Amino acid sequence: MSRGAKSADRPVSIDRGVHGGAAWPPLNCGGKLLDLSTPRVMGVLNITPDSFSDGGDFFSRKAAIARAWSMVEEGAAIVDVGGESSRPGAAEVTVAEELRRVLPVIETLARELPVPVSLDSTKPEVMRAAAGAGAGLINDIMALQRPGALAAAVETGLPICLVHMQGTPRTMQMNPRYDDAVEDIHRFFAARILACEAAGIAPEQLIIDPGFGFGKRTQDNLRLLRALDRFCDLGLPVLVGFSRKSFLGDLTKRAVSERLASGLVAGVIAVLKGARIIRTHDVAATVDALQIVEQVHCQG
Ligand code: 7PJ
Repeated sequence: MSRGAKSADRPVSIDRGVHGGAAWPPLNCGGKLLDLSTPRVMGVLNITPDSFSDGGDFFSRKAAIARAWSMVEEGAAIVDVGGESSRPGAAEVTVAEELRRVLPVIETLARELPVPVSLDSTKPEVMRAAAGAGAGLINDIMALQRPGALAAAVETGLPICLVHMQGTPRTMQMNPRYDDAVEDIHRFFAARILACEAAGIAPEQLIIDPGFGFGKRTQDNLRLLRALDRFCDLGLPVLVGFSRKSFLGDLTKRAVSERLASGLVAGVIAVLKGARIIRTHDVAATVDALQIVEQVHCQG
């Protein structure tokens, strides 16, 4: 594992001396490059019945594609398409239903957008089909632990984002417990990276995400953010998603629609601790925030 390995015994910052230039070569996402020489924004595109609820598949798809274009215009470097809600307590959807939601949208976006399209899914069948439709990255909140997912990911040849989650979306917030959230999750990634390597996925193809809100109490999320630089010694790009999540509401007592400021600050802190990609619904504001971080830390 060579990429970023330099950072192992140094203080982590977004300074070019530590993470810049050759330390983060671009990721080849099915032919489109994801440049990680500066921190990037992944825009969230949910294709669930409640996200574009103006009735009918055609209008929903049109609305989703329009939203993807506006996120790219706002500066998203990648668009993450998901057809299954992972909110706490959410029910699973079938493979057929998930494919019906995401495939036509991925197919169109992969053809038309100048940036890569990622698939947010845990299902091997959906991974294969999405790769066939032109997806450039697989974002799996189960870190390829579903039966068949590792093999499907190998077949696609695409980069993978491994996300940590304790439990399943239905159960994850019921009673999350850790001996030490940071060390437990660090060990989890070390093991998953080895499992991926054994299956034939090179570490250079991997991104890691500690999974804020996925089976974590507010105090666990805070500890993880405070110690995010700990994950950089694994030598892989770190992705984080805070957007509108309930621990932000817990800390600020704000409703979902009022969590922009807290999400932005969490994202900036994460980038200062070495995160390379922020997954968010609020692309324009996040791009602005990262521009300031970048100008302060990397110029002059
Ligand atoms: C995340 C995700 C996240 C990654 C969701 C939501 C729930 N993928 N998919 N990281 N969250 N990699 O957006 O609130 O945090 S779905």
